[in-house]
Amino acid sequence: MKIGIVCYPTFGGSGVVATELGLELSKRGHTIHFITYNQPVRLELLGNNIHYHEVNVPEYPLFHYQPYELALSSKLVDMVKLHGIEILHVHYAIPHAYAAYMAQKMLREEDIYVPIVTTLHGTDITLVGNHPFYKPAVTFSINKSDAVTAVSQSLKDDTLRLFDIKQEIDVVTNFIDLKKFKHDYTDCQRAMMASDNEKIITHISNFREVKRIPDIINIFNNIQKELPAKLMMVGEGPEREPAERLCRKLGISDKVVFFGNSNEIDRILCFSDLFLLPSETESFGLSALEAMASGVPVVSSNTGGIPEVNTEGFSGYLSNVGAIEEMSKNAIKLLKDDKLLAQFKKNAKAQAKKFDIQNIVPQYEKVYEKTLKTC
Ligand code: GMT
Repeated sequence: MKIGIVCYPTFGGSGVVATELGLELSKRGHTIHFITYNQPVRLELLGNNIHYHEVNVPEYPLFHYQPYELALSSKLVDMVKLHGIEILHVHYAIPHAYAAYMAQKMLREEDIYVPIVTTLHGTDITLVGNHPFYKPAVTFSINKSDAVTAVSQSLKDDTLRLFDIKQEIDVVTNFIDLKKFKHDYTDCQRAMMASDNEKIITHISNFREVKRIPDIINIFNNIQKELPAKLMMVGEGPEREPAERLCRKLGISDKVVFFGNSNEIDRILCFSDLFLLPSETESFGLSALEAMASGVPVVSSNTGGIPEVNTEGFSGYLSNVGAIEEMSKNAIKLLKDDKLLAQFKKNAKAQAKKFDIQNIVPQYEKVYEKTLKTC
């Protein structure tokens, strides 16, 4: 199939999923066209059957807001015509599903029908899409998609609860390419980060409020009072600076490393002992899955789709949002008991295998085939 993929090209989970999906589909013989405003961060390899088309939005002083949707839908029309794209798969409803629908309408005028598959990722439904300013447009564009998927059962339930949806929603969970998380211990360069007796705790995100970054710092503060430990904070966002200030206030700055965005999260995770994800809401928690794929157990909140990924007492522990003391206790219990930690590390890897890319990508292929047949 010739598939057009529209996504955010940044470090966010939806862009990562879209990129990994495109790469795997190309390996399976499909031709992939990424259409977005920058080359996706994890898209290193462009080749015969994997292409990237940039959406340009020229600055014009009249516009207070530059019309990205307009530029995107025009680019989609051009790319479908030029490359014979058969299906458009848009990741994150806002504004991608909306722009794709406009492109579909324009193409119809020329007797070309290109079906749209929309994948809902989380904040497009729970935080942003649900805002009254966007809700009518989001409802409309989901209902006008030819197929809709959600990355967890929890997100599907949220979508049906929050929006008036007439469309069937298939759950196709996020996935992991286990081959990419197979670093040898020697590759890890653990010694650069901590001494042998120190445990390493990691968090990776876009440092938004929803991630509850202060909870992470406070949990780590409790941990380091009980055992030698270091905290690795990976990612960028508005909560980073306040977090650095909090570390200074607590007197733990020398034990916390802020990496910023990294393309080498597998190499950071491979020397980690524990992953923290205390989010307020999370449709899936891809970073937790990436941690598990590296054999890192997860102490998390029990919100949204996280319980579909992290299993209580097996791959980690789950607590109510904001239960800092309980999360600290669970983390300390795990980190203090080497035998238990080794078992949980094994379990985490086994849990990640359930989300192997080889099992999930065929589910998307089925969605495409069904959609192409019925449209
Ligand atoms: O985590 C974020 O805030 C980024 C956001 C995104 O759109 O990239 O992540 C969402 O999609 C990811 C991939 O499907 C999920 O793993 C995240 O759980 C989800 N984030 C939230 O629901 C807050």
